Amino acid sequence: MGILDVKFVQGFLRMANDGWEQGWHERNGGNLSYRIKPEEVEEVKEYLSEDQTWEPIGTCVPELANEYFMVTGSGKYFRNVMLDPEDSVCIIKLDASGEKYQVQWGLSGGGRPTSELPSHLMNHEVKKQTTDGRYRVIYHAHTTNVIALTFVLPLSDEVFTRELWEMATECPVVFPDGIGVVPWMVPGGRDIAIATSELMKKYDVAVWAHHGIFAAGEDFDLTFGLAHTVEKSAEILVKTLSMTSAKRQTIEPENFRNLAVDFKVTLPEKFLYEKTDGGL
Ligand code: 2HA
Ligand code: ZN
Repeated sequence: MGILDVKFVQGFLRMANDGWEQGWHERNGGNLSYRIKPEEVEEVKEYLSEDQTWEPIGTCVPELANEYFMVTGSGKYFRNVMLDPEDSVCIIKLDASGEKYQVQWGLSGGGRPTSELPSHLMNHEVKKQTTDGRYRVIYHAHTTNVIALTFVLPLSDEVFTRELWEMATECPVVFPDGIGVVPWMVPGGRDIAIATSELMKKYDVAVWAHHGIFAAGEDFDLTFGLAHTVEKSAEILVKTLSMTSAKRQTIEPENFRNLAVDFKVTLPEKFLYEKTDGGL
C-alpha cells in the first residue's frame, strides 16, 4: 500500500484525468485542489516531509492556517496526472499565519503548486466558512462552450444563470443559487482571487470571461458533476445559438417556480426576469 492507493488521492487523480478526457485541459491549462481531512492527513503522514522551504502564497488565508491540501502543479499537464502523479501534483501544508505554504510531497521533478493558488485558497477559505467546513474541492477548467459564451452573452450573473438554467431541466436543481461572472482579468494574482472569492460567497460556480470556470463542492463527484453540468448546458446553448438567435420555446419563469416547489429548491427571483424578445 503506497500513497497512491489512498482513497482521496485516487479520487483526486481520477477527477483530474476526467477533466483531461473532457478536453478542458489543453497544455497546462486548469488546476484542482482538495482540502484534506485530518484523518486523511494521518493516512499519508508517513510520506510527507518537512524539508522544503516555506514560500509565500501571495495572499493571506488565516481561516486555513495549518491545513493540508492536495493541488496540481504549476506548468504540469493534466494529461500526465495518471501516468506520473508524483511529478504532476503535490501535497502542501499552510503555516500558522495562512500566508505561507510548504510542499511536503510530490512535484518530484521540481516546480511549484498551481499558478492559481491564491484563487484556490481564497475560494477554499470562503467555502469553509459558508458551508461549515463541508466543501473541500475547488476546480478550475478551460470549459470550451462556457468560454465561447463569454464572447456572446452579457457578462452578468443573471443572464448566464438564466440562459444555462433554460438549457437543461436539471440545471436549476444542480446549481439553484446560480452562477457568477468575473470580467476578464489577469489570471494568477490576488485581484482575480478576490473577485472570484466574493462570488463564491453566493455561488458554487464562477465563470472567468474568455478563460474558463471555477467550481466548488463537497467532494470530487459533486464538483466534477457541477462543472460537467454547467459545460454541457453551455454546449446546448452554443448549439441552439448556432441554429437561431431566438428560441421558439423554452422553460419559462413560471415553469421554474413550479419546479422549485417539487424539487424543494429556492430559485432567486432575480434570475426569473421577464424577457421581451424571445431571445436573450
Ligand atoms: O495554466 O489555467 O489559469 C493554468 C491555468 C491558469
Ligand atoms: Zn486557467
